[in-house]
Amino acid sequence: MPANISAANPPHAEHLLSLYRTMARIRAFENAAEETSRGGVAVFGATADATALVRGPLHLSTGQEAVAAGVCANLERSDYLTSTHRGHGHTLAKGADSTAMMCELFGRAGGTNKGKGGSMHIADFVVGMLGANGVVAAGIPIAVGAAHSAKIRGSSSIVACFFGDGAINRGPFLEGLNWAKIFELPVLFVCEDNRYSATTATDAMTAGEGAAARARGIGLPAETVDGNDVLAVDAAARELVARIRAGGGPQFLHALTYRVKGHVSVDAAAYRNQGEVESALESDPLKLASRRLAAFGVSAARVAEVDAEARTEIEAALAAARAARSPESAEAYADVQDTGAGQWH
Ligand SMILES: Cc1ncc(C[n+]2csc(CCOP(=O)(O)OP(=O)(O)O)c2C)c(N)n1
Ligand SMILES: [Mg+2]
Repeated sequence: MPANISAANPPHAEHLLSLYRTMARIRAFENAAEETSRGGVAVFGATADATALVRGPLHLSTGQEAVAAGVCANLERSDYLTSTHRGHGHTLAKGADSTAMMCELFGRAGGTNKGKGGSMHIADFVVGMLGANGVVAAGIPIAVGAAHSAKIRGSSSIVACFFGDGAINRGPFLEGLNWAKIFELPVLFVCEDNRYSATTATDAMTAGEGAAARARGIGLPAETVDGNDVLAVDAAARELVARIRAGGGPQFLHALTYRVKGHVSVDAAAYRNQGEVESALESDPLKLASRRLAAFGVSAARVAEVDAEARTEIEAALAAARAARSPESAEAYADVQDTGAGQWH
């Protein structure tokens, strides 16, 4: 047990329980989304299933929940966030409503984006969530732009920018970090390093010392943490966010985690070793946190209660999304850019 945290110091236990609650809600949300989507996308050898409620690819962050929970616990509602194609956890942790999110995944009219964003392009401006993004690294310039806007407007909002280990090999990473440093913008860059870029181990295609070293090369202070340890992520994010709020410019968090599921929900990830997955499961972030909670004197029954509350919330979200209506055709074509048919021919 860390020296500054003890069972005699209940606020820490309560804080960890609240981080655990966020992780349990993300896990329950993604389990439910996976269940309703299975077979819904014809990739990785799966057959498209017309009855699937979630259509199209579903990228799950199972095993990575501590990064979303630990970082977002240090953000205000007025702060901004950009995400990746694997964005359910970030969106929920930033404060989006689980029913509106499930409706979005199901393409319902009541979704956060009226059903037009789906899983991969979910956004919720009400809570500062500027968008998941199907284009690898494309959230980085959006985050930097939002931070530059906040600076020009004299706003106190900061931006958390999540991206994967694969994104550091794309140009927007260099461009975004460079711009943020030149203008000392209020951005927390969070590299969620789950060791894979789709079906490829990222190490095999990444030159040099990796994410944190590249950030330091551009002048950004960078911390590497165990991204499965929610208290470690929370503590590092707290420090980096405090520096940003104090005007210290952009900061970088490199969170080491593991992608437990395949790249998309129907990918069996046959390209990797099962032993690797099994050993990663030993440091599952919820498992680690519940062990820590027990050490803090929180009963297993209390933890089970939090799990049950999360499942109940998500079952209600699922039921509401199943019952929700799809957009009328006029609504389906509203808010959509019309560039004119075939004008480039
Ligand atoms: C610009 C671009 N190139 C390729 C792809 C195809 N693609 C989708 S996800 C992905 C891997 C991304 O890996 P990483 O950034 O580590 O995120 P993770 O999937 O591990 O969360 C790739 C190559 C894409 N979506 N966009
Ligand atoms: Mg990755």
